[in-house]
Amino acid sequence: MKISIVVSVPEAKFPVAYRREVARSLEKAKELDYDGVELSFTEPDKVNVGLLRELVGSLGLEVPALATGLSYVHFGLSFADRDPVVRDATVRRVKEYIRLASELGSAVVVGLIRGKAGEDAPLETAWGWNVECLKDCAREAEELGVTLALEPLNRYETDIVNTVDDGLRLISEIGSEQVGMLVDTFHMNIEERSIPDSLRRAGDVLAHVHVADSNRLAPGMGHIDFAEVIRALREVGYERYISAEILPKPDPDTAARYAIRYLRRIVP
Ligand code: LER
Ligand code: MN
Repeated sequence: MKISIVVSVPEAKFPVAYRREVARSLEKAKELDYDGVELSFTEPDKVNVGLLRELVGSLGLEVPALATGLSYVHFGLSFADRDPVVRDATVRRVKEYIRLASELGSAVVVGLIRGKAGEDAPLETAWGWNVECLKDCAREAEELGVTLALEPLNRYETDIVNTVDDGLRLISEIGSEQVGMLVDTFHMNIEERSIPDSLRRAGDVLAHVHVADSNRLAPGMGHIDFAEVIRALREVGYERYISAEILPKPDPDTAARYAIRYLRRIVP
């Protein structure tokens, strides 16, 4: 397993450890011995792909995943919007992330961009819109050989896919080999009965892993049993990235340094 850290643009309205000038975060990630960086952009079509590839290449970093959540947080784009024009714009936006991902060798995260049912529509309706939109995105992903990584999120962030079992159901309804699952230990700690059992159920479709402790601080700063998490991941033969999606506490560099040191001790 390799280890990455989430890096987002400075204007991001979602607090992850590295939220400052991207080049500076990449250099710091390299210095701390991360293998890769997961990138979180607001507008993928505005990214200078050539420059970015050059930068990550020169640092010897990989980009295992691109996050899409900022398009929901900043622009309200979601697959669950009752307005078909917004759903259509969301599909176009996710396809832009897919195209960028194809240039970087990354998977594309599908988390907050699913939206929420709640007051906009009943859950079955919003779920159906998600299936429809994700089938469309999956066709683009199939053409470009990009994996979509569906991330169950805790109940306070969405009502569409909270658990691994919900995720498995949505993935089977989309019916594309290109759609896998991203599990996040912070959300799993809230929603799953047993983190290792759920990891074993997700095993076959696991495409990416986010790690944060129970309090969303760096792994080792809360009470999740990460030795047990890593053991379950090894049991299912997971060999891709685990990505630190953690709060910048007590400060960004301390959080990032703590996470990599802790993870290197327990990840084979
Ligand atoms: C995104 O990966 C995530 O975990 C969400 O909680 C973002 O709000
Ligand atoms: Mn996550």
